[in-house]
Amino acid sequence: MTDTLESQPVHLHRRAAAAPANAEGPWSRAAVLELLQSPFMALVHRAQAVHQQHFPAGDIELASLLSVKTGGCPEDCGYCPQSIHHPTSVPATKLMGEDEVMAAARNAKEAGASRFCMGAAWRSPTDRDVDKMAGLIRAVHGLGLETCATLGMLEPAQAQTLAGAGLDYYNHNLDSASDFYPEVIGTRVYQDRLDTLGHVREAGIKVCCGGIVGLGETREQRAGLIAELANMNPAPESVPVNNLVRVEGTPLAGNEPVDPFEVVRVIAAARITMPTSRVRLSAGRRELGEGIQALCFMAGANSIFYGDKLLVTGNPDVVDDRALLRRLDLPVTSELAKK
Ligand code: SAM
Ligand code: DTB
Ligand code: SF4
Repeated sequence: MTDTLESQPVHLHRRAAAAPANAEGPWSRAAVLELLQSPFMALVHRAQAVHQQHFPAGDIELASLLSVKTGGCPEDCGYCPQSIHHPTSVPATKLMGEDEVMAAARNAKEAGASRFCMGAAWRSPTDRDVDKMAGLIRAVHGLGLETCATLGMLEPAQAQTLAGAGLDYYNHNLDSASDFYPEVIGTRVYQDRLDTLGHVREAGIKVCCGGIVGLGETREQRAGLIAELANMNPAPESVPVNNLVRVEGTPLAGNEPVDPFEVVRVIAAARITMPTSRVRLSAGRRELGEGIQALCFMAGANSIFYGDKLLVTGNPDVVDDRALLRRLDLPVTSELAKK
């Protein structure tokens, strides 16, 4: 299939030809596909060279997650255990109080995390929700942690409120290529995601935006997602690559797991196309095992979700993660900063 950048349907901001944000862009879907198809060793080798050039310290950022408002979400995302449309065992909760959030944030900081991400299962928060979140963000920011939030779709003024509270990053994933998106989500469209990302950028908040591997997408659609992300101007500062966690009761629970080497390829392609972004090996690390995680670090992943829980599903134990990073001689960002 011939697919040029021009034939791709939706873009947030096309890079201006005169002032490229990424050294190697713009990226057509075909060019990213070529990367994904290249011989595995050559791909990982190239990604590692780009990685060393842009991140000479080779540190791994530890980001801890907390679900501050769980379940009961009106969206129908086929992968998500928190949607009311799927019969999963996740009960809906109210927004957590500040004491509980601060206790979790202090724990995360003591354990070595440098970023604290608060997630809420909202389609789009009300202004009242945003005001409450602003209070939590201000408090967490006061601990000296980088703050991130993922709350669903935002209006421009809501993004401004969060920025004013000290929000460093907003996580809002494109999740998949635009041509595969409607097969997984019916309650919103791709452009809704791009609009929120635009509001976040305009408010001066850094963007955390990535996707999921294993939704049933083709390799070409994986290339489409990476091209979408890499061609944003500027590219997202953080790029989470999630390996689908197959949760019982969700429509995608029965998906075949993708070949773990494919996750490594996606990380490598993200690193090459977004050389200065933090690429986060995100959900689904337990299922990948330590050998594949090491290959992901080799391919340019330099951030992980750290803590025994993601939002509602499990994550590797903190002690095991620390042991793995030690065995691989990988320094941790928060500890490097102290030296
Ligand atoms: N409701 C907000 C939203 O969708 O943007 C924020 C929370 S939502 C859980 C954040 C992200 O988690 C999704 O965009 C998706 O990438 C990821 N996610 C959700 N369920 C997942 C699963 N089962 N496996 C991997 N990633 C998942
Ligand atoms: C992201 O890209 N992955 C995180 C975070 N952003 C919010 C969420 C992963 C969720 C995995 C399934 C769960 O525990 O709900
Ligand atoms: Fe709701 Fe986010 Fe889950 Fe979709 S991914 S159902 S928007 S919590």
